[in-house]
Amino acid sequence: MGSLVFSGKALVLILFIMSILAIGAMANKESNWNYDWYRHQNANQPKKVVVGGSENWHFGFNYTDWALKNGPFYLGDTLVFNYDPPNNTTFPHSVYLLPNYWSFLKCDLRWARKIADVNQGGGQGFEFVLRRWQPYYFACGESAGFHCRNGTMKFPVMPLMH
Ligand SMILES: *[C@@H]1O[C@H](CO)[C@@H](O)[C@H](O)[C@H]1NC(C)=O
Ligand SMILES: *[C@@H]1O[C@H](CO)[C@@H](O)[C@H](O)[C@H]1NC(C)=O
Ligand SMILES: *[C@@H]1O[C@H](CO)[C@@H](O)[C@H](O)[C@H]1NC(C)=O
Ligand SMILES: *[C@@H]1O[C@H](CO)[C@@H](O)[C@H](O)[C@H]1NC(C)=O
Ligand SMILES: [Cu+2]
Repeated sequence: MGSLVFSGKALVLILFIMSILAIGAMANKESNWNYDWYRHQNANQPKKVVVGGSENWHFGFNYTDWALKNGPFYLGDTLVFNYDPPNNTTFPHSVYLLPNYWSFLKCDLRWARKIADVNQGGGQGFEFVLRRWQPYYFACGESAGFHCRNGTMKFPVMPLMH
């Protein structure tokens, strides 16, 4: 019973995320079909994408908005997180994966998995390959969730199949 209710919720959430991605894809098509055509020709080449573009990974940038405008992402694509190490910044960052949509909404780090610590964003940055067909919920875990909650350092990604 409990697991039935849970899987129903999970399905609704997955559909919700996918519909967001579909809207993003449609918006791209209308504004920039040339680019989409180019991308279609190269559909099987995995991309390497710097999260936030030239903004990199920092407090106060809306990464959900960035992900909507820069998606969709595909299986095999690599996300690169660039951020200064603690010896060169007063506000270090990190990268966590949140386990589900509710923890993403609330920036609840209790069951989160740290995938990059404060030192791993330096140099070439921290690289994460989207290997699985599942929703990913990325967040900065610093200051007990403050960067995620109040600094909008979080975004969802549902990688698509080619
Ligand atoms: C960030 O962007 C998303 C998508 O455009 C929007 O829904 C959300 O309200 C924005 N968040 C903030 C805090 O402005
Ligand atoms: C910070 O540490 C890294 C690696 O330990 C080093 O390459 C870099 O020069 C240091 N930066 C500063 C400003 O000390
Ligand atoms: C340290 O930060 C400054 C700007 O704040 C930047 O110009 C410099 O490249 C950084 N150095 C390292 C080693 O990250
Ligand atoms: C941080 O955001 C939460 C809600 O997301 C809000 O209740 C709180 O007042 C904010 N704190 C600061 C210091 O902005
Ligand atoms: Cu942060």
